[in-house]
Amino acid sequence: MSQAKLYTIPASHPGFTTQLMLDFKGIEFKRIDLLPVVSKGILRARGFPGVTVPALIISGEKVQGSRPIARALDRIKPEPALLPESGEKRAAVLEAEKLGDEELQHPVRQILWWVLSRNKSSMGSFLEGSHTGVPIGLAVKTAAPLVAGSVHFNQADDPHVKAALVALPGLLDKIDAWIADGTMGGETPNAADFQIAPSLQLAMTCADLRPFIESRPCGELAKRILPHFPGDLPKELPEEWLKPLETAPLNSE
Ligand SMILES: N[C@@H](CCC(=O)N[C@@H](CS)C(=O)NCC(=O)O)C(=O)O
Repeated sequence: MSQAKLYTIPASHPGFTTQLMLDFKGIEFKRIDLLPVVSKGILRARGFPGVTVPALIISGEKVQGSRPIARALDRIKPEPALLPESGEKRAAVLEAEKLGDEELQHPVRQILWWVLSRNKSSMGSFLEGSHTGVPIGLAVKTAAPLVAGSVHFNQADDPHVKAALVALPGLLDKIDAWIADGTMGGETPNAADFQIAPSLQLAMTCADLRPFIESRPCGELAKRILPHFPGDLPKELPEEWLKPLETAPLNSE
């Protein structure tokens, strides 16, 4: 099998999901770091059907999206498995993984771009350890159009960010409940752990959100699965918008 190639964007949460899964499987890979927005054209030029990372070339196949990649990895290298064998446990992990992909990833992305657009110099902290081919200082100086493009593509505007902050406590409660019933957070991580931990770590790069996540079971799990995540954003969100996080009862339905 020729070496796998992972196309990602520095600090992309599903990009980290894929790296964690490749490491878990013991599959060697080359990581190609792309800058946001510019990534879209490069992925098309490489023959991928979509314009988002993670995008993986493995065993001659092009696979795009963190969940299709998880399924492909289990097919190509079944052990260690990313999903439990048994029906009920397997269905629960798939449900948690789906929530991570479809409900958690994007609101976190929207909050991040909203805060980053007001703190462009923080872009450098997200590029730590990456190799985009552009020196970090230059990338930061020229970040404005990339940040503006990302805000636009991701609808990282006031109404969406406010809605994301309203939805977040309920999502954290669901994840904590999955940890409590053993769907997530077991001794051996599964596809849901790998899907959700990077989104929570990305959320915790925001000083506004960190205190509401880090001491919860889901915050602890994220730090265990992915101990180091690049990026650091100062407090920026209006206090009023954070109220839903402050008043949310822990572990409510
Ligand atoms: N749910 C998809 C999301 C993929 C996605 O939206 N990736 C973002 C990076 S986190 C992307 O490629 N954005 C394009 C850009 O920033 O230009 C997955 O898990 O693969």
